[in-house]
Amino acid sequence: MPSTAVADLAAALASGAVRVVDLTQPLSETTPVIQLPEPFANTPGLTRHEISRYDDRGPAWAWSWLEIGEHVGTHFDAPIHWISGRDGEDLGSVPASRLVGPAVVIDKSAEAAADPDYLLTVADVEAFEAEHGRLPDGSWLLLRTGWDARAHDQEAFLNASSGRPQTPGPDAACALWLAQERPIAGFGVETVGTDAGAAGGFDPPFPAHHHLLGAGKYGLTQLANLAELPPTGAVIVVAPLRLEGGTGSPARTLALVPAES
Ligand code: 23J
Ligand code: MN
Repeated sequence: MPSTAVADLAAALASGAVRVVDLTQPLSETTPVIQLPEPFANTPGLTRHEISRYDDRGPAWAWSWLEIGEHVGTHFDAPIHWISGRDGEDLGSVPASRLVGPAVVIDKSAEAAADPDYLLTVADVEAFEAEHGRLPDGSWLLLRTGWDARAHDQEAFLNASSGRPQTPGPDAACALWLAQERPIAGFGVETVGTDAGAAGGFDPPFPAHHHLLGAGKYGLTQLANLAELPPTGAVIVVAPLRLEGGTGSPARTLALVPAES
């Protein structure tokens, strides 16, 4: 007997019983971009170059070509982005099946509002699991911090007016534990990177990148609208470019959410 699951999903989408939530921030020339300290090189944001606009260069069409870093806006980190994952998958080799899975949302927005350097711990995730169940196979753990409200403003988003970036993220032990002890496909955040603003000084530096990408898992950043997702029960669809050899890519990211949640 063929499963009716996909037909049921189509009917649920048509009836509104399942909603599609856009987890993608708008991408423009003013989208905030990570700023690494000296002596590291930095990424450009987005620049559009016009090819034609219903003019001599193309009377009936408008098109542009894009100049953009791989790691700009709502974007996906492939394992080869980090030295610990250098023998792992690039964007061209990520299996499509890993890009669709259960979305699990842990809400630390109150904690991050009280302390912008808030660090997610193993105990936090274990407490979440005690209430909502273990992180499932192939799931994406999404850290809600309320940082999406700042995403229209580079200064508020990077929050570095003190001289160093102050944004939430996992501590090193949590990053290692998520990489090694839980069968997640990826880890997603609302901030500019999967690591906390202070993570350049952690051991190892940038532990979310180091441990998760080193374990063949993925990163996802600058997410929007996580407040519309239940803690469990939604499905995420992550769509980076299938760029051969690519280390990362802007990614239209969607969630399928039961309407009553
Ligand atoms: C390069 C170096 C450090 C970091 C990053 C990139 C990112 O956050 C990224 O976009 O992957 S922390
Ligand atoms: Mn990245």
